[in-house]
Order: sequence, then structure tokens, then C-alpha cells
Amino acid sequence: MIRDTVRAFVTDQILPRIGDWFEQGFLPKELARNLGGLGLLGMHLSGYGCPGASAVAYGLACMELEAGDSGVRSFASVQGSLAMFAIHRWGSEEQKQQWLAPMAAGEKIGCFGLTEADFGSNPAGMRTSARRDGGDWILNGTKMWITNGGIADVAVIWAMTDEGIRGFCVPAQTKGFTANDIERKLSLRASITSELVLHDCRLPADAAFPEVHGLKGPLACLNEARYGIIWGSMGAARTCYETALDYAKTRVQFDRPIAAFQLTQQKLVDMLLELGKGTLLALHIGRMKDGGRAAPDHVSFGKLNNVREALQIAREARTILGANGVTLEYPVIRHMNNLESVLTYEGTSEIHTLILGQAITGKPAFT
Ligand code: TGC
Ligand code: FAD
Repeated sequence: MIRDTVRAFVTDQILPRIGDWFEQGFLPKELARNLGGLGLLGMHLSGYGCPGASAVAYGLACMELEAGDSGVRSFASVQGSLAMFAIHRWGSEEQKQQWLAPMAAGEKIGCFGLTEADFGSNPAGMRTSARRDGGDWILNGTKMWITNGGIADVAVIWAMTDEGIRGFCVPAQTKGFTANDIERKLSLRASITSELVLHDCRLPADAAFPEVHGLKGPLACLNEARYGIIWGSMGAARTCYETALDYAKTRVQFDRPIAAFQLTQQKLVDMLLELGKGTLLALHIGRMKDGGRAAPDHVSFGKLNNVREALQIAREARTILGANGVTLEYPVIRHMNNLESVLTYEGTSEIHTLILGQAITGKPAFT
């Protein structure tokens, strides 16, 4: 039922407009309330106005959203799995009371600032700092590539303190906080990506997440968003596969539909195999997560495999569409370009390879 509901929403509300939004580099802020109304923001969290759905249900929703566009799934991922999850997992009771219900409803938007221009794969080196000043905190630094940054009401900011990395809830109206949107992206165009500048931002003592210190704070949140991508990438791949299959059945060359050529069938069958395997993998990891058995390494396994295969499916689909494959009249090149970002964010394919390499050999090879 959840899958069908989200699929109908995407068909009615997203697909008729997404080509234009992608071309214009735009995502309407009002989408937040629509997604919130459907219970898709913080869907797998419990209490504080969140639906408490299973991991599999949440995954299915991500798959359907990303079958529309990776930017739409990204919006829901950042809101629910990064910003809301961070507050839900690490926040004080007051922070949860203040932010979670309005964020679940889409009335307030959140973003998650971990990456910096010089510290992407290696966030441990971050320069953004938080120092105590009497009872307050003073934050300085610049975060880069932050999804939803320019439309956020609250930013979850990870900053270096004397006690290691800590997380902070930074309301967007805080003096010294500015967001500058990044223009000229050729991927994830229907998604707001911003630079966040923190210049002597003064925050009360209770802006900090009370307990968590160190990189495990943000990395625990990444597990959640990476999990959604395992499913979401298969949604994008499914749209590419279905588009290519439909096109191949009707496009005639040499007096035959191109679907009748063995080389085209080979491509379609290879796409179908990886789509089926990736979807089953997502379901398997989802069931492990629901059973409390999914470790971060399992999530890396799924993210690495499914995004890599989704991108390959998109590229193959693009070839089947020939010249039509390079226009926004069809969804394939939009998904293909989006998946380049999905391959990079939430841990690049190389980082997930190294995480798995360490898991099987016991030897870290990051440095
Ligand atoms: P390392 O020494 O391995 O670990 C530091 C501490 O963190 C713990 N830990 C984890 N905890 C929970 N979940 C995980 N997946 C964890 N991985 C590690 C670890 O146990 C340790 O805890 P403790 O208590 O001993 O302190 O850390 P490292 O500095 O060697 O880094 C490891 C590495 C490279 C894997 C990590 O830095 C990494 O994953 N880098 C990639 C960065 C990344 O993915 N950034 C994503 C930014 S957000 C984003 O892209 C949003 S995109 C928008 C959208 O989703 O749509
Ligand atoms: P780098 O870390 O500089 O990597 C460049 C290349 O070097 C990659 O191929 C990488 O795999 C490789 N490399 C790096 N280290 C190693 C190594 N040890 N061994 C082998 N190869 C290595 N971040 C947020 O915090 N919040 C967000 O909301 C957010 N949204 C994003 C939205 C978009 C559209 C994009 C594109 C990015 C977003 N990011 C966000 C940032 C994203 O997480 C980073 O881009 C990503 O972690 C990679 O960092 P980097 O771009 O600095 O690349």
C-alpha cells in the first residue's frame, strides 16, 4: 500500500513537472508539506509525530521517490535520515520536542552539514570549530555541498571542539549564518545544494547534542541515509530499464523494432538481472535492518553495489534510446546524470570499497 501510494504521488505530482524543474535547477519548497502529509519525512522514526514505519516500508518509499528523481529522494533522505535522525538519535528532549514534529509534517526543513570544501571523504579533518564562550558556543567555518541548505530552517552542523567532533542544531536565522546556493550543477539539478557559512554564530549551551562526541555521531546518521539510497538507486534504474524496454519495442530500424535485435536484448536482459538482484539485495538488507542485524558494512555493500549498477543500467538505457536518449523528453539522461552525484555522496564508491576491504581483510587502507 505504501509503495502504491508513493508511486501514485510521484506519477501525479512529480513526473509531469520534473523535466522542467531539472532544466530550471529548481525544487519547490512546498514539496516538503506534500511529502510530510504522506508521512514520508522521518518515516522510519518513532514518536514526535513520526510514523514509525519499518525499514522495508521506508526503503520502498525511497525507491518510488527516486523512480521519479534522485533529487526528490535526496530531499526526503536529508530531511528524515540525516537531519531528523540526528536530532532523534543524538538530540536532547527539548531539541526533539522543538524540531521533530514540524519537520515530520514538512513545516520546517532541515539540512545536515558535515562536508567541507577540503574535507569530503575525510570529514575527521574538518576545520569548522565550536568554542565555548561563557555558557554559549561560538561556531565558525564553512560547510560545502549541503543539500537543502538554502531552504533549511535548521542546520545540523558538525564542528570540532576541544572534546572532539560535536553536533549542533543551528536555526537558520542565527546571526552570522548564511547559505549560498551552488549553481551550474549538471547533476541533481532538482535539488538545492548550498554552501553554509558560519561566522561567529553564537548559540546557547543547549544547542549542542548532549552526549555524542566524535565521528560516530555523523557516521551513525549516514548509515540511515545510505540505506535509503540502496533502494532509491534501484528506483532510478527501474525507470531507465522500463523506458528503454518500451522504446525498444516501438523504435524501428532496418524494418524491425530494435527490441528484436539480439544485441538490444542482451542489454535489456543484463539490465533486468542487475535490477532484480539489486532490488532483492535492498529487500534483504531491509529485512536485516528490521531484525536489528544490519551492520554498517552491510549498508556499504548495498550502497556500493546498487548505485554502481544503477549507473550502468542508466548508461545502457541511454544507448538504446540513441539520440533521443540525450534529451529531457525521456527520463534516462536525467537519472544518469543524477546517479553521478549519488555515486559520490554518502561515501564515494571508493570509500565504500575501502570500508568493505577493511571488513574482509582486517586492514584499513584509507591512508
Ligand atoms: P573511524 O576511525 O573508522 O571511525 C570513527 C568512529 O566512528 C565509528 N564509525 C561508525 N559509527 C557508526 N556508523 C558507521 N558507519 C561508522 N563508521 C565508523 C567508529 O567506530 C569510530 O567510533 P569510536 O567510538 O571508536 O570513536 O573513522 P575515519 O576517520 O577513519 O573515517 C572512516 C571513513 C572514511 C569510512 C568515514 O570518514 C567515511 O565514511 N567517509 C565518507 C564521508 C561521507 O560519506 N560523507 C557524506 C556526507 S553527507 C552526504 O553526502 C549527504 S548527500 C545527500 C543525500 O543523502 O541525499
Ligand atoms: P573527495 O573526498 O575529494 O574525493 C575525490 C576522489 O578521491 C573520489 O573519487 C574519492 O573516492 C577519492 N578518494 C578520496 N579518498 C580516497 C582514499 N583514501 N582512497 C582512494 N580514493 C580516495 N555533504 C554533506 O555533508 N551534506 C549534504 O547534504 C551533502 N549533499 C551533497 C549533495 C550533492 C549533490 C553532492 C555532489 C555532494 C553532497 N555532499 C553532502 C558532499 C558529499 O558527501 C561529498 O562530495 C563526498 O563525501 C565526497 O567528498 P569530495 O567531493 O570532497 O571528494
